[in-house]
Amino acid sequence: AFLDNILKDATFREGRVTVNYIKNTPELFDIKEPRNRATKMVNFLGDVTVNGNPDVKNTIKNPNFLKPEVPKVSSQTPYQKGTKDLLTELGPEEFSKWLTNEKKIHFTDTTMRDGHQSLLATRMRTYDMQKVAENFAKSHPEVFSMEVWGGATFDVCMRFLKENPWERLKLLRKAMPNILLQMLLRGSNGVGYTAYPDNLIERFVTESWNSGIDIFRIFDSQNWMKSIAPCIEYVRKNTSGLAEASMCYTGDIMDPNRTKYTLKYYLQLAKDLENAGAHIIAIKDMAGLLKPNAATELVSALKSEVKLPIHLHTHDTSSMQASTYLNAIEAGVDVVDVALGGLSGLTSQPNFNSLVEVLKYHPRENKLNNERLNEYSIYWEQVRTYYYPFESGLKSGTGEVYTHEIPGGQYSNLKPQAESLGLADRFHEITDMYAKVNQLFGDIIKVTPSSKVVGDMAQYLVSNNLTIEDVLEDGENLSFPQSVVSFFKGDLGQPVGGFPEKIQKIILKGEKPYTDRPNAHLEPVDFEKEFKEFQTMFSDDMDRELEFTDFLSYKLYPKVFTEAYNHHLKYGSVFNIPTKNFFYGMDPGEEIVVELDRGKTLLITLVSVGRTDDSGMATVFFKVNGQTRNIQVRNES
Ligand code: 3PY
Ligand code: ZN
Repeated sequence: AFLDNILKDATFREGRVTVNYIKNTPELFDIKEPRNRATKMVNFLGDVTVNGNPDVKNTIKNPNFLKPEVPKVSSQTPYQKGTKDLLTELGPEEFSKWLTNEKKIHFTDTTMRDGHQSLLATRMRTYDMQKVAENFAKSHPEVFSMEVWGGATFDVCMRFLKENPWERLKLLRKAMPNILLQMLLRGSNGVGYTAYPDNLIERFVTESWNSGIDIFRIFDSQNWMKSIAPCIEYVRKNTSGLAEASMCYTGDIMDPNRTKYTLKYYLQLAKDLENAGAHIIAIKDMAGLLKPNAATELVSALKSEVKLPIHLHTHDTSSMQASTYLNAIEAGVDVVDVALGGLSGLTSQPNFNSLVEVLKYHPRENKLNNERLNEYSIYWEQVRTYYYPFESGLKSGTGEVYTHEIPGGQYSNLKPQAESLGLADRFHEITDMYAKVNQLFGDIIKVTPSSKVVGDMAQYLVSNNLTIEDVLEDGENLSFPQSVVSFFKGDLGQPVGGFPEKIQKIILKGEKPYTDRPNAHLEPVDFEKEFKEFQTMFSDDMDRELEFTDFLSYKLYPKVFTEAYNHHLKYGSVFNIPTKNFFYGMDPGEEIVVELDRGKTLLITLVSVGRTDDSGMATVFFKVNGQTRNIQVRNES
């Protein structure tokens, strides 16, 4: 490192070295690498070994982890042409027409986004994705798209995994250059839970495209065109990617008693999205409510009334959604969302492997190598064992979903949340209340973030032993969750048919709601000025330069970004630490290899953990690349 510093030094490079050069150039002794980074990494491992990862406290030690086997593909194997190449060749408009004319059914693999978001509280680390991404893209160039980004992955990446979401995206892009990469964008809410200034969302779209996203699945939690249309516009104007505009599906179009979300409603919405410039229409069935016969009706009608390709997304909470896909495929749907077996089913997407097999010899068969596909399913099944603390505990499908209409991702979260509130045995009271709150709020669309509003209210009422009648009769004296107040003020936009006035008055207690776009109330970001301020604010020594995308992360999640940044200062990058050790630390005698940088690896052995002394400090004995490294860790227990 000393030599490196000399080689980088301007005086040296310009040949101006004099006798006192070394004495007069103290910066040459600024030797942080790699020792400093190795120390930080060992400090992290020592801390997790002694105190556990704060994200997985109170879990049983030593469950049966399975060593993940990465399906073998020779590194010489070339990438075959895939949809990404086709998009580059055709451009978005022609690509969209190509897709409409395709006879075979196409598949989006959601394993790396919605799959783990819905089953493992979004905790899947880049480490485990990166291991298989290249091989998968080489093995299965027939896949239509890989959903790998957006939704909850953006904040969870920083909040819990201490990763940089942009780095994840760039790595996956590099590993999968032939297949379209897809993200979920929450309209005016970006990848957050609240509205952001329009110019921030616009820059976010541009940078997502620059970092590797091709398909932007755009939705609004109230199907509000005023939130979706600007995002379609940003994609069209600033990228050569595809704007996939979504209709969030709720209710049951076959139920004659439900008159709000009807077939007619969805057809009109699809036409509006088409007119707004969408390249693809998505049916986003976030709770898995689209029944097989409804799928036949909806997809057939859409295919005859709009020209765009139709992409269907569902969650298998009821365990019946494979039949919905079969009907949709018969009716002409163009793409369906599936997850690899090991991360499919229940609150996740239907099983990719099984669906491919079931469609063998079907007129719309898309031939994939199923034997290989199964190897990847097994990989995820094995990886999943490391994430057991984030399993929701759901064991079977549930028909109640048709009553409570809770989205898949939220349903699997609600159970652990209820447990943490001491309401584990009242879980079904909460789901019943969720349905009642939905009716009280006027039968709204429930998807992030509006689903959180309904969930917060339901939990609030159950934990305080309150009923809907209490709210109606005594609401003035209740203090409702902040998210509920904010929703009724208009912060998440306007619901279909407007807010029910009576309950809005009760919740807002005299505060005035607004009906225009929430973003219109927000100051635009002054990028030049604020990015400079950001660079000054976060100028401490990181092992990498902070980029504009970091600034965007900060603007979307200031507190979460700051915490992740401080974690990085303290521990360095934890990105390449194997998942077992990231969550559970190391066992005495265990030896791991961690890559610091391209080509720079550390061989770390945990020799032993000493006793905690009177001042509460434990000495942890490591060997790093053969050299003894002992560190002191405060024992927090
Ligand atoms: C998200 O917004 O993260 C979702 O997955 C909504 O369904
Ligand atoms: Zn989903």
